Amino acid sequence: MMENLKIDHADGVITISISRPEALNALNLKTLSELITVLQQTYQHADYRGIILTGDGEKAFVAGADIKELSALTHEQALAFAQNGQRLFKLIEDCPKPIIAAVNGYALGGGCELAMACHIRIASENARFGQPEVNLGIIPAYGGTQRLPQLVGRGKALELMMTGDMISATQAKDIGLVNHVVPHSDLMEFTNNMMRKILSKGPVAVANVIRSVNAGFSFEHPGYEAEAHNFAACTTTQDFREGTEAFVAKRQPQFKGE
Ligand code: CO8
Repeated sequence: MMENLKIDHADGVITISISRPEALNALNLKTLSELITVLQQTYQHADYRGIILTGDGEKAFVAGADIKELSALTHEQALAFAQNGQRLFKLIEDCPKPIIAAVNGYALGGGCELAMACHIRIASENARFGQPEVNLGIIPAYGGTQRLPQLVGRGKALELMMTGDMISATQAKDIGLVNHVVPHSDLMEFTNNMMRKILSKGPVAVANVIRSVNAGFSFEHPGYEAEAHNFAACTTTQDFREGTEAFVAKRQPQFKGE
């Protein structure tokens, strides 16, 4: 029994709904560790043939890492958090069985990064995407600085990460961040149909497509290591204190660059 995940298993497809409605499904440590457990089971069990990842409720896929948890981190903890999260997202990216994100609402910060680690992204019309970390005085640290440029190109990725702007599902499709946009009520059926199509193909061939594509985007690239260290450095600043305090107090932050 998981605390923050709802899990449904039908015909070999595991549907995981991230469920922390009080925090718009934000990823805290407990949720990350539950995700690791389900992923390890999927790697191991022949009965589990694919994963659909979505958010519980109408409003959010995942609204990011849990800002209240983040705000208390020391430099060492921040570095470890980033590196552990990067490893989990790599487990998703490298899974030999298909993983599709069904993005049903806000996919922000770590939520957008989670969707990007999945093999395919289907968005409902009310999905919203963004990397708003700069609003908090930090940067993406779950591989977003690497995967966003891979999906949308360096220029657009820099714009999204430097402005913190939120974009619609249609805009996300226009830049290649999502594969398809469908009406909200059709999201799960459309995603399940795509999963069924993939599962009707040769599983060894599908696994080798994933392996071959990923071989061209090495996790050993120094960008991941740089991201984790640069994130941790940001968490030592006054700007980070100001950004997270402003979020909790629901006011605009005043950054000083120190
Ligand atoms: N973390 C914690 N709580 C959250 C989060 C979050 N990311 N997002 C929303 N919540 C909470 C709010 O605090 C609020 O709680 P309460 O009711 O107790 O005040 C509740 O969810 C509902 O949220 P809002 O009232 O803000 O709902 P709105 O409809 O007004 O706004 C938004 C919705 C626009 C999604 C808004 O909630 C928002 O901007 N959320 C934050 C988005 C964000 O900045 N995400 C990025 C987080 S940082 C990150 O992901 C870094 C990733 C790398 C980390 C590496 C770790 C080491």
